[in-house]
Amino acid sequence: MRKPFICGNWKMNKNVDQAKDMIEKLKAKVADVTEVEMGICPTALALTAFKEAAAGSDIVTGAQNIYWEESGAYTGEISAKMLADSEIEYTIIGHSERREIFGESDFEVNKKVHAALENGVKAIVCVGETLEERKAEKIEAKVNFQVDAALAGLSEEEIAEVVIAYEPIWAIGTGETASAEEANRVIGIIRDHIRESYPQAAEKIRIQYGGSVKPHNVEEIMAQEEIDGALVGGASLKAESFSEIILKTE
Ligand code: G2H
Repeated sequence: MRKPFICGNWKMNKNVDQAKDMIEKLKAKVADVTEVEMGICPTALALTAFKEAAAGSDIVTGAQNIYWEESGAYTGEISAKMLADSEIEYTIIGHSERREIFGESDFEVNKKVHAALENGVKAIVCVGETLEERKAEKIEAKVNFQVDAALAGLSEEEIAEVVIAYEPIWAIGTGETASAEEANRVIGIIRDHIRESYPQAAEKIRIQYGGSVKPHNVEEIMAQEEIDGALVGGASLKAESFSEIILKTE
């Protein structure tokens, strides 16, 4: 049994006070949740304040990005080791916005995944196709290539602990969602692909769907057999909508 994981990705939203304010509201609303793992990835600036404010709840904290070196002359970056030292549990890696806006490559994604796991930080690795790739029937080739690249060099035990977020790029922040059945189909393709090389990890690895997940569509999405959770952007910014998503998954 894979425990569903609902994780908010705040992107570049909320200052420290706003982050603390929201976690206080959210804690009260999800205090009785036991069947869903809950997390939020605030900005790097708000990570430690958020983590402290989340104490006493089951809400885990994640970063939105890391750099793979431990320390040094890498202006603007934070390392997996720094996250681990602050007991930050997760980091998103390879979100499509990082790949598209900041030019992050599959090679870099792989280095970041290794750095995260080596430091005991869990990785949420994002994969997904563009609209052009979808129209050209290249969904399978694209997501499997990204998955292979991200997981290269990991042991089967490590792969079992990774979280993959399937986020079709055309569905991100657009109000468009892949139908629940289509999201399920692609996530099934990813799991089957992992199963070819890592049969045990394929049963354990959690694969989320991301892309305009909202309170009104989460039940249908979470009812799908292959979908193990959601990476939620816009709807994670308000305690009301994010708690509704969690409570409908519970
Ligand atoms: C996809 C998602 C969160 P949204 O990026 O990762 O954002 O739910 O706003 O589409």
